[in-house]
Amino acid sequence: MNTALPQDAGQAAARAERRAYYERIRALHLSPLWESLHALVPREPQSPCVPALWRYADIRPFLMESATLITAEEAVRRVLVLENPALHGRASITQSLYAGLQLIMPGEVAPAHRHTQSALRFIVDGQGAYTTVGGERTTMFPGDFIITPSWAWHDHGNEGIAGTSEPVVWLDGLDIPMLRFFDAGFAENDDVKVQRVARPEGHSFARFGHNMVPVRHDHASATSPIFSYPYARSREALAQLAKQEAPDAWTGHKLRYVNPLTGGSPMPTIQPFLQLLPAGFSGGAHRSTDGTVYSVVEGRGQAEIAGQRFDFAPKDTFVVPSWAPLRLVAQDEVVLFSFSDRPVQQAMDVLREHFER
Ligand code: 1HN
Repeated sequence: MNTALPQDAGQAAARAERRAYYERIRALHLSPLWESLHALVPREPQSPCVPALWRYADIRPFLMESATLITAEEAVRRVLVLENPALHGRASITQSLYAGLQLIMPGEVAPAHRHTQSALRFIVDGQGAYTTVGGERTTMFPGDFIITPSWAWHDHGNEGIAGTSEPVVWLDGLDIPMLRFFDAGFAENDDVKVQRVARPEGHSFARFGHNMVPVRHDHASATSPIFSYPYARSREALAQLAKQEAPDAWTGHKLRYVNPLTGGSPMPTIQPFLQLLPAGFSGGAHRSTDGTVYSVVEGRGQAEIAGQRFDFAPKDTFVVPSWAPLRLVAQDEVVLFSFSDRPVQQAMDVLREHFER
């Protein structure tokens, strides 16, 4: 017996008629906007990304094991990709950003190549590896932040320093998903494995790293002329600030890295940050539309992301999706490196932030 009211029967018939219509127009590669309008234009961001934390203590054994399976040279780049658990198979930690942990063993070389994707390195573990970017080499120390601009030649190696010889691990951040979205990816390998070093180490930092710029070469571009931002310098700034002023109630003492010629981000697509949370800091909830990747440099604490609690320790990585409320708590004095697609959202005039009172 049909118990449906005549009204319901009418609605069911209308739905069936619409479905049949959708089937017919599909053959012409057409679809009805009214069925997806609300999902396409949400009232607020509905990120498919989920919050996640990768404990370095869990990952390190697998990273080291990878070195028994493949050389850096054969792999080209021996990296374990940090995939957002909700974006498996997409090499994405957020919808717009890629992150991975790269390992280079003593004596190894990761051969020279270039691509339109921009990259950053944040040194997590070990010292004595180098990267050469556009003919200038820089030695890597934990906490250093290094950029590889779009289309710049780059190769990495690990020759050790001051008699040490150890595995070196860094966090790679790239705009791979953005370049994929724009179908703007180009890449090529160099003729040589290790590019010729054309300038002495520290050259770009001497020219642009001291609040001064050479008068005959101060043409600003979207990419910073400094490619290595040493931790010792950035850490000193935070140490001074922590002594001299109260922390921001949401973010502690938080600085962004800049292109010294523009005051903008060091790279057009990614903005990196470094922040210090005093021991005992318990921050307010805040959210922003730029999903952000964090690397813990010093100290233990908690990140409460969209109501989920993550305990973090040095060398851990965690991701905060777009518009997810974040609250930071520091047990010890904590230093966090982070990066997001903020410059792109600013260029589009769509960046939004909210700080809960
Ligand atoms: C790349 O060139 C590097 O140069 C690291 O170290 C990660 C991921 C995808 C494509 C290119 C590097 C990368 C990458």
